Amino acid sequence: MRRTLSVAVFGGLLAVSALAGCGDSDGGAEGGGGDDGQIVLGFSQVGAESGWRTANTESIKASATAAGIKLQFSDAQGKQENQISDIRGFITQKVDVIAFSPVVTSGWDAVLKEAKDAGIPVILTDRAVDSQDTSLYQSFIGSDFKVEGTKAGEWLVKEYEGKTGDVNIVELQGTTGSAPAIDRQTGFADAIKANPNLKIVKSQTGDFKRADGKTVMETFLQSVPKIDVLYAHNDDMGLGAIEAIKAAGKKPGQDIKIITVDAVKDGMTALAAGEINFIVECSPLLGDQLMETVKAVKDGKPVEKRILTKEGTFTQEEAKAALPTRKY
Ligand code: GYE
Repeated sequence: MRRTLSVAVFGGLLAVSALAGCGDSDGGAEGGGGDDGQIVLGFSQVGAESGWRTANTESIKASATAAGIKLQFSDAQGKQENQISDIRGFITQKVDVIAFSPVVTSGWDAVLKEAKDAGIPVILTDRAVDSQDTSLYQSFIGSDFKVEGTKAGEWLVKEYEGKTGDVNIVELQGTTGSAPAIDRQTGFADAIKANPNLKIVKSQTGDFKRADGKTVMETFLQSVPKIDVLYAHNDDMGLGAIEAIKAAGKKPGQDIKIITVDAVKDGMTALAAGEINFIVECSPLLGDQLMETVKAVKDGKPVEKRILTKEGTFTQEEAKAALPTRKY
């Protein structure tokens, strides 16, 4: 089935032109290009850890086809070393443009420098790197994960407004060292910090995976006598945790309030069914915007250094209304 891809992106917010480093951006033209003049894009995906990732991969593949871009897609199975060797492979192949979603933030400088020296422009999608030298990539397309964490925390503060008793929160973090795990944790902690009764009593990684969300939640349930709230950095971990909560004889969404991030279909279904209480949206539909940026970079046109994805939040009632037309 073909998806209708409507990418809600507003590029104008940070009007920072990425002109710096653009001199390199047509460097792939000589060696790269398909036989028929097609643009060749090498893309290294994180893996297939979540519903979000599956939707993101589908978006990238469908948008490449629609844009007439030849996609060399590779799945790094959650490993940075695989992504580094993917990128090196793309450099050897002399693709026109390299894009990737960095599994963790650190450790990219050397390989990004190799791409730059080879004259191949790089676009980051979805997740950020911590490289100080921003000339190593042309643009970063994706969400503001800190804002997502803040939205989650603000909902919780409102939910407990005027109530004084201690609220025990457990947190399921995403992949250790990844931009969304770091920023969703910080944004949330900052948003609740003025309310000392809101206490994060346990915080551990579930690697953005459903199975890990379940096992970590099982240990939380064994070690914390009274859990009031679960904040999971993505829907999948929240869904895994729901299984553990039910197995422990408790009602998800009632005995334990649940906040997650992503708003993929399974998450929205659980929200509409009352088993999750609030979801912060993170759109995986980055494909169209990526292909536009690839074309611009290949043509040596200026692109924005930071392209932010536009997204909202969902309550249980809003999830019921949105589900019938939800694309992913
Ligand atoms: O939230 C999670 C996925 O980087 C935004 O990665 C992405 C995150 C997403 O595994 O489900």
